[in-house]
Amino acid sequence: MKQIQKRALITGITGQDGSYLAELLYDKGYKVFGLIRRTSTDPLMRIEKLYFSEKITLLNGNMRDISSLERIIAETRPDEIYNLAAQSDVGISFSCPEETFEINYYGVGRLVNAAMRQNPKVRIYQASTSEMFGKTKPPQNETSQFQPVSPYGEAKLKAHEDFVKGYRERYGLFICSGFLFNHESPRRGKHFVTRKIAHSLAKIKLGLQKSLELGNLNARRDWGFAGDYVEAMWKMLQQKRPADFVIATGQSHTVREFVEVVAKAMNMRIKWQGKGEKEVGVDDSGKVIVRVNKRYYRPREVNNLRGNSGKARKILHWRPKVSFDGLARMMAVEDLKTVARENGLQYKLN
Ligand code: NAP
Ligand code: F7E
Repeated sequence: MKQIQKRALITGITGQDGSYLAELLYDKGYKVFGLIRRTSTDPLMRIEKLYFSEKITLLNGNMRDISSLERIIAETRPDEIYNLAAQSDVGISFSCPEETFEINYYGVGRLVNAAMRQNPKVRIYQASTSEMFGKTKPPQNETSQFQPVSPYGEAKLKAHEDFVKGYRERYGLFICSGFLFNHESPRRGKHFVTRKIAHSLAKIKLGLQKSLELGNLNARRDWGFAGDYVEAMWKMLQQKRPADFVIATGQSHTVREFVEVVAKAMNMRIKWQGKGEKEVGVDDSGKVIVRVNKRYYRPREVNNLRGNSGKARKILHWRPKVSFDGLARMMAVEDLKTVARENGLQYKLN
């Protein structure tokens, strides 16, 4: 018997996770559609190959525009919707709280309502986040208290309560929240700390930049690989019943440690001197290559995140494949290659 091809719509397809998820779903035989918004710069960077080989179909819309969401859902008739679109920068959410709520809360409401009206049987993945746990002490799991400290975390929490938990209970909608802890990759935006570190250290190593400025070096995060995490999103929508899952590695490291492992992967060693705003990272030759700049401090900080993904391991049979060191090395190698290529330099990492 011929199998009917499943149809998936991804919002946020141009982002880090969207690009990995689009590849995964295409490889699984899905017809993949993506919502793309108008920008003045080239948004196709991460999905160029998929787009030009016609493996995905892109439709113009915006999470702020209900008519575009209704039209896209009517045209694509998705069985599964992955809502990854967001103003995803926690730091920026303090300076643009309204925009953050507009996309990360009201946008979710627009999408979920439009989808449910057209197909009550649709399955929806909502990109929730460890930032919703905020001040709650680790390890955080599905039953931990939500105590967000940023407009980003607050908007995501409200979207979860109103449109995920709320619509599941009220309307029986198949909708799941993935409480994903930080996940990174060579495709991560350069304003997030891991990619900022990998990209800047690559430039320093190649003599194109003098030093790197960071904020809070003591913040602890549970960092995994984005390619592993999109698999968990898909698995959530294949279950019999909708449920929410924490997705994490279970290990946390400081920003300072991330600098050290990336530097090590680039054959550089960093020694730390001083404290607080005066702390610096010095290389073997005594040159200061890392400084603290309080410009990168946040008005309110989440100090310590470490997830317990026991539920996902048991029910979804999901586990992360890439280790912390493996992730740092992957990002270091890719940034060295990219920076060298972009600047016409030859570079080979031993
Ligand atoms: P990302 O790289 O910043 O991608 C965000 C995506 O949202 C981009 O495709 C962006 O489009 C799109 N977008 C933003 N505003 C939009 C609007 N008004 N209308 C339509 N699209 C819009 O984020 P990511 O790291 O892939 O994360 C994916 C999702 O998971 C986000 O919802 C994020 O909040 C959540 N999350 C991420 C992590 C993590 O560690 N990465 C952890 C937990 C949760 P443009 O390309 O046009 O900007
Ligand atoms: O910061 C500290 C910063 O911006 C991580 C998003 O994907 O994950 C991400 O949010 C930590 C924070 O990620 C710099 O203060 C120090 O403590 O890479 P980040 P994030 O805020 O954890 C969650 C789970 C999401 O849901 C979000 O969408 O690093 N830090 N110095 C710095 N952070 C940045 N960005 N830049 C610095 O210079």
